Amino acid sequence: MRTFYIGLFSLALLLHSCAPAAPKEQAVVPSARQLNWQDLEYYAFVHFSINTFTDKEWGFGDESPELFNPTELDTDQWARVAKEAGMKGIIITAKHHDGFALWPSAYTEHSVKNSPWRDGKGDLLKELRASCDKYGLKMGVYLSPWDRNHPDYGTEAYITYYRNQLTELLTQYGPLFEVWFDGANGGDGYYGGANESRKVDKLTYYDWPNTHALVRQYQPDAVMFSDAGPDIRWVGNEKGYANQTTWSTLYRDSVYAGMPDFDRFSAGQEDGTHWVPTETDVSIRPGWFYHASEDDKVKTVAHLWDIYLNSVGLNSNLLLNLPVDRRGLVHETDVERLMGLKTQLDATFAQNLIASAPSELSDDDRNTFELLQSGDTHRIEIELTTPVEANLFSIQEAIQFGQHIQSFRFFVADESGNYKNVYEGTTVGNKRMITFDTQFVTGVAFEVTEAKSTVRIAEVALHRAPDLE
Ligand code: FUL
Repeated sequence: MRTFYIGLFSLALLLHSCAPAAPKEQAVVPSARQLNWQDLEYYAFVHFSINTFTDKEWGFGDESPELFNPTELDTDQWARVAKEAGMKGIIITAKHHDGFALWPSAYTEHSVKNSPWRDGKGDLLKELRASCDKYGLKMGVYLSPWDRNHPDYGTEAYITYYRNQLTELLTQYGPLFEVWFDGANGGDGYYGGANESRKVDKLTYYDWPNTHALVRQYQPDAVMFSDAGPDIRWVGNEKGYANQTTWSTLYRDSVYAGMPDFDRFSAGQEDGTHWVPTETDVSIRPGWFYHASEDDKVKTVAHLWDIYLNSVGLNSNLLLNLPVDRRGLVHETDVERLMGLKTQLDATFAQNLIASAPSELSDDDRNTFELLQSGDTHRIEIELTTPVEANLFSIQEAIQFGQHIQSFRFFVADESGNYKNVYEGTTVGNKRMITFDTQFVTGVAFEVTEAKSTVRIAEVALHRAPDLE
């Protein structure tokens, strides 16, 4: 038994471990860039392009660049809103499936340079870079592999074009934290006037390894997203909900972006060969792009909070999309909801009810942790001398050593000190949040019922989340 005294509370931390038959340590661990990315937790997607002006989700590729004409475009407003919302960065749709480039690419006429915006002299990526720097945000880019405008799409020449554009983004706009490769591709389009359907072999056409090499060459700290990684994978749906069981490991070499039924990998693979954690992408509105008809369909604060719990709280990161409107601004309603979520996040997480003094379990540092030796039962039990009202427990594995917990049980002690089991779950990984009925708690216990190997708990926290309508 070990006992820690933490601040106002006297916490008894009990570790029980049985007959350690030390299984082999799991070798699959995150890279430094993946660890840094995991710490970001919450950041913005911005879908803004020609579709904003045609009221579409997927442009055909024949839209005139002259349609792109935001009247009040202000990337400072985007960055200020994202910053105030507690987000850590912005990923912009530099080019969506319609092929329209938000920067004056040297390789196409289908870009802002032929639009009336800033008299054709504008560069949205450059403006966003300056705004991200001003507000201390990271910047990332989305470059759609599918291009319904380009005449060469489907041939070898298009791959060169794609890489040329990617190189512009990788070399002209400062450090990028993430490069986003969408899995949707192939089908009908304008294709330089051909107006036909073009199918590509998603496994081989893009020759992804050589494109990935460009990102590593010019932006070695950036993580790459696609359905299948290589660094981050799709969560498997666009609703904002990660799987209850989420392994950050995957048999990466047997999957590829755009694979049919990719959602079957939402749980990951327990014995996967590579570390490829999930990212949960979801829009604050039904569509990814702005539609005035959805002004009254912006997700409520309660919905966003539920999404947060089920993404960040399920071993994932949350990429929340903001459909910038025709003015070039984040709409007032969206801003209001984002600030509502921020109020909820602050009110909930400002105080760890079991962390009023230094401890390896409450210092927000994954490099200090509690080791639970292998065996049949591992239990962390924390007694509080003063009862606290709580409804949320959060726990983190020290994932730099891999992900090990296979199943767990969570208990709270009532005012008489009796422990009752209020939750049973599977994986933990970077962070698992468990909600339970609001009650006065005199202790909490977290029991690992199955583990692949030695478990290292980096953080535990207890909170009282305000009730939302
Ligand atoms: C999907 C795209 O087809 C949507 O338009 C959107 O960009 C979303 C984030 O990814 O695959």
